[in-house]
Amino acid sequence: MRKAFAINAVTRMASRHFRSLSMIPTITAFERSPDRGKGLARDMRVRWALEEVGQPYDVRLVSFAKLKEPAHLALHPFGQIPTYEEGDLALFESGAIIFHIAERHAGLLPDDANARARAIAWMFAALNTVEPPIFERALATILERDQPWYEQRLRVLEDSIRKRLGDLSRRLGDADWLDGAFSAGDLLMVTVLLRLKGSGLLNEYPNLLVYLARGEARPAYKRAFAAQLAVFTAASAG
Ligand code: GTB
Repeated sequence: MRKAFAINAVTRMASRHFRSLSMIPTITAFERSPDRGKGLARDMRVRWALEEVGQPYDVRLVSFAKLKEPAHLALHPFGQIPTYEEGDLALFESGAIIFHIAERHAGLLPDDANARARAIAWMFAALNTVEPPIFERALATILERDQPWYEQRLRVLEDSIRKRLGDLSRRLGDADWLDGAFSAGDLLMVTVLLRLKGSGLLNEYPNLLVYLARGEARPAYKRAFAAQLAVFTAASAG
């Protein structure tokens, strides 16, 4: 049993090593991000994951019109960014892309099987449990502001968000990361929570503010942010 585990670990490490040497992946990102360089578009999380594992990558910038053209729809059935191409593999969905990166490179998922399963649970929690009300709120503030029921809807969404934040804050306590070492679960959770910056909702949870700052302070995060911002800055200058 222990021997099989060791062989699997060696095979996984060798496979990560060769794959990471062999192909430069290409991701897609907005040609001009509507967030004006705030790092909120979801290519940011893919860039961050690639930076964490030290995998160089190329970026293909796409316009909103191009997203809905056949060439892009062949890569992404819903006509969105990000996508990820590596050799003959094409992926969509930021969570699936990050899971793929984490499976093939060391640094984003623990080797211990149980710890790995728990880190994957945090990836799902970020995307399925915490992100939905946060994203709904962001959409509502853009698209529904003029509706007569806007304030009421905002209150309902903010109550759902507070519930999630309270639970998350309690679980995190004074730990640095959600479950031991930094993982893809933290990477996704931080990117999800970042959308609340400036909303005031995080101020009630000082440990979550510190958690976010810890994520943003990671050199890999900073490189990813700078790369995404450079695209916006160049597009604005041109
Ligand atoms: N579940 C998918 C994933 O996680 O990959 C969702 C992908 C997605 O929502 N992509 C958005 C997109 O391509 C960009 S990131 N939208 C274009 C479309 O659907 O036609 C979401 C986003 C959009 C705008 C901002 N912003 O302006 O701040 C931030 C994030």
